[in-house]
Amino acid sequence: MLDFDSGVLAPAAGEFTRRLSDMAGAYADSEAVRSLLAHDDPVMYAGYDASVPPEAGHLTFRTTIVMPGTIGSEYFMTKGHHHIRDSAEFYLGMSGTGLLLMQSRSGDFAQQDLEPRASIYVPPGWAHRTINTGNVPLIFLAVYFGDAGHDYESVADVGFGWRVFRGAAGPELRAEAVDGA
Ligand code: PAN
Ligand code: ZN
Repeated sequence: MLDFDSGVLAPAAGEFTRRLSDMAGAYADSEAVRSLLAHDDPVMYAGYDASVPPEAGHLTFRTTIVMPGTIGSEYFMTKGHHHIRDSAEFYLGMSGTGLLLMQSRSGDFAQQDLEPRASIYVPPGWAHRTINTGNVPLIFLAVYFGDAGHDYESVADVGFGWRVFRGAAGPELRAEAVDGA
């Protein structure tokens, strides 16, 4: 059972939690990261994993709950990744509002609104990252191949072409120089 309001999946194989210290380098304002980590290490996002074998032929799924907030003025986000085996993924918005950013290996960029009932296709070979642009938790479901695997290094190395900041009139996307994309 999926609880659309809390993101709880039950039964689940386990829960995962990512804190700021797990992704300190992902944010533009390294000084804001340093001063926050000096007295706190907040949970940025968490979620629940389905009990599905991580093997070819299976479809596995997981919920994610991204907390609301900013580092400096950059919205809380997920680390973002490629799949080790390039393969597609399906995202379903459950609660809250945000963005799904996608970037191909050749540097093409796309974004989709992630909101309740949004059904989004992530094509094979596109890295993906979610951003919570609202004031409440952003909750969504992701469905992907059991043997897809997660590659975080290439996103950490190359970065994403766009960052999302809180602006006076709402979320602002700003282009970012990326290495090698
Ligand atoms: C999602 C993500 C989840 C956490 O289930 O794994 O939102 O984001 P990171 O994996 O980038 O930390 C997904 O895309 N799975 O493949
Ligand atoms: Zn994925």
